[in-house]
Amino acid sequence: MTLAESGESLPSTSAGDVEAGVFSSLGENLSVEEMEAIAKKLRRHIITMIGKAGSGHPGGSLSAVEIVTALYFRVLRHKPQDPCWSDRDRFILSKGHAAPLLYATLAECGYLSVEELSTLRQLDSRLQGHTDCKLVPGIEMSAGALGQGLSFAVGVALAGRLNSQNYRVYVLLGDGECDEGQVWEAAMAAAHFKVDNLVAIVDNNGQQIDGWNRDVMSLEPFNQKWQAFGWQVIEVDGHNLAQLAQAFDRAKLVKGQPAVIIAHTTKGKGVSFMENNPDFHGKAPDADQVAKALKELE
Ligand SMILES: Cc1ncc(C[n+]2csc(CCOP(=O)(O)OP(=O)(O)O)c2C)c(N)n1
Repeated sequence: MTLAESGESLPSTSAGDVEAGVFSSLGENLSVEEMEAIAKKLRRHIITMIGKAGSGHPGGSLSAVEIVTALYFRVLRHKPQDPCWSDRDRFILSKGHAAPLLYATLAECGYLSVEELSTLRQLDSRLQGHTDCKLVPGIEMSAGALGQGLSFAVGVALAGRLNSQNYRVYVLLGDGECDEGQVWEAAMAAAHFKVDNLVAIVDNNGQQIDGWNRDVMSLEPFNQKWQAFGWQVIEVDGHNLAQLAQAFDRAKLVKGQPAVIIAHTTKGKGVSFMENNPDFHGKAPDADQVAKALKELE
């Protein structure tokens, strides 16, 4: 089902979710405009980092900015000063090539310094091209080999249930990544075990490494596939923070089955010459392009 345009006001979350010292207690008071300002900051970090590194994945980092902004600044209960807090909600970035987005977000939350972002992809840096959970505080799973994150997330969600913990697990997948068979094995398992503390979000930007999904390996009918695998499906505009907030609130209410948010996005979102341009799947902007992109993101 598609969420109707919900205007500019964010739905409120229950006061019971708020706990002193938990980061999302700050985020719950942010307006759409404030969240949009954070999203723009993240886009600027992504361009600057990848431009300086001279390599990386701008397209799929930019497309998921609002999804990750909504999660870290509104939805997740987490404590940047205590990254291993055992009751934290877990965010698992399965499309590990979008590491610059996660690093930028962790820096804006205070897990890392913003200065460290300029070390992306350098020898001995903690910020490698794909995420390494042993190096970077706040990263739950080392990723880069696509297709594994949903399986990992099911395990983490089941562990929470077995340990009587009430944390929730959020996993971000690429749509191209959903060409991997392992995604659908995990989808089956999650429904079979009624894993309702798990939310998958698909960054449905329509493209993958070689171009459009419809030309490489069509996923359609995508919504119905997830439903047939036993999931509750919510579709949103993945760049609309109010819709995303509402979708995450609704996903929390789903019981007895897992939920997936299909977020319709644009690859390279926010930078005109990167939008829907497969060249910028895994290519860095040169110095002129960095300047042009940052001008557009003022
Ligand atoms: C198992 C595996 N196969 C291939 C790759 C190479 N690869 C990196 S990104 C990518 C495309 C992924 O597309 P999608 O999941 O839609 O990501 P997005 O378009 O959002 O960047 C591929 C095939 C990989 N990282 N892992």
